[in-house]
Amino acid sequence: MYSLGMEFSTQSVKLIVLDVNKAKTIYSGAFDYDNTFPEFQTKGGVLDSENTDIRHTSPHMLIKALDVAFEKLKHDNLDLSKIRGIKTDGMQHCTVYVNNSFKTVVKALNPDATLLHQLQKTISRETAPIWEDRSTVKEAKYLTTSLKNEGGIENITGNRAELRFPGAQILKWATHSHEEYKETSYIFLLSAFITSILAGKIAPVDTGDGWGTNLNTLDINNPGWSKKVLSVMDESLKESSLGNRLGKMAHYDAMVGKINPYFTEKYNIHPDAIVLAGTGDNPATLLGCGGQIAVSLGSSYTVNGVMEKISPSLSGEYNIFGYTREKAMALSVFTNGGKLHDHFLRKYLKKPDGETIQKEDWARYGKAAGPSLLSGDENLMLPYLMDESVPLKKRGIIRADFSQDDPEANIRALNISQALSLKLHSHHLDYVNKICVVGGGASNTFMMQLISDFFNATTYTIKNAGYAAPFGCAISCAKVLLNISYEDAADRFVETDDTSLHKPIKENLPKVDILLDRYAALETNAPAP
Ligand code: XUL
Repeated sequence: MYSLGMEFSTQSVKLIVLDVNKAKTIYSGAFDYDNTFPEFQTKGGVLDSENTDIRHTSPHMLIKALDVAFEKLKHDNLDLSKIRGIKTDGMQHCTVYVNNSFKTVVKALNPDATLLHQLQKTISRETAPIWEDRSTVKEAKYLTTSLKNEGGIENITGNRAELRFPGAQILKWATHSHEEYKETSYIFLLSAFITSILAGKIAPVDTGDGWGTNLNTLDINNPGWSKKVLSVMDESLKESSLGNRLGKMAHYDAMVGKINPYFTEKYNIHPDAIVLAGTGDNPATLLGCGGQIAVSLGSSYTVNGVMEKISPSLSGEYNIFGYTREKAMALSVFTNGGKLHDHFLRKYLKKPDGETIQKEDWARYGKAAGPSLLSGDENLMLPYLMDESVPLKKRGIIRADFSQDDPEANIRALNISQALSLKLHSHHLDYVNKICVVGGGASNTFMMQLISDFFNATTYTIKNAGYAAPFGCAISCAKVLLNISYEDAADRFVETDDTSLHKPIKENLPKVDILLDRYAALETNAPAP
């Protein structure tokens, strides 16, 4: 019996299949939108726009991608008849808009025609705004101001009014395209849209994605939309039905139903295969990493972990999303992250012939950073190539009394300072003794050791680390199919890469608070944007 995890991310679709009984990953594969669908002319999955603040994708392309995903599995010789569970995650905050015909069309799809052919006429808004969109400053301000006397949007929804969240995005579009809004019967988060096609009915959004909207309440036991927020939205739109268009919100992994017969007849998926509620990529990643804390060291760095006591950040330092039943999680995004290492590799580690060394050459990079033993006097820096979001600081590289000309000193200071920042800004998360690290930077062993020392926890990475989010989805299905706990499912399916384990170095532990205090002082004095 197999479980399938699917991810619809910004740039690509990723697929992973587990053999549930043998507790083994038997398939992983991906395709990107730009190369697979040149007709949509996306760049990095995003449609061209003259206004760089506007970042949208094509819902038509995403529908096409769902067919292509199953064609790929078939082409790659996966026995689809063994699939008994499917769950999807999507980039968070992306919304898809459909008219009233969607409900009937999706229930009666003809396997002899494509999904796009049948569903394109159900789309009521031609483009879908994604998480990179920043064109909603006015609408976010409106939400903040009009909810100030109602307790504040942060306390109502868990997040400040974010430009990329559906609250501000829907408000802007519905104000300017009121006719389209009237034609729209359902507004889906991307994860719920794909899930609705998979299940052949309107699927609920889970708390993982539903809490990333600024439209939700913070009642973890009773997922739903906030009457206060909906009423200020309706007031501004002079209509009283946004709530009806959003559908239901359900717990993470809620059972949506059996697979839509379209997929059984066309791709031979087992007719008993279950479809679980979809979720956002960040909650899915957390589960794929074992469920406690996941640090992602990509172009930006993120720290993503369970938050026992829900306490919203007024400054937006972290976002709160729902997670597994009765749990919430917090996500901090450190904008600068891996971009700085690319910059330092170019600046400081030229080969003798002048050529820049490969980014993948972490061994040489690690060597340049020096020994793992720390002193309390380490050089520290604030390394912001662009304005930083955690903490909110202006761009610029500030070195605390050392020269920018010494390559080794700079590389060492960058690693130490970034790891200190990860720790300093993760106080709101629960203490854990194991941290799963994913993303390209997980190969930076110097950084892995620093994170281990500063969090006083074992760091490790996992096999298939690039597929952590769809892997989390596949684990969810396996958990439900086997009727076991999340902890058991993580033990059974998450495969630690044993070569990647780092444990805290005893001699370094007394230095941690000294370094954290020095770093915090440096940070406090840096200018805000
Ligand atoms: C989270 C966010 C991004 C997207 C990326 O709030 O905006 O991490 O989920 O896919």
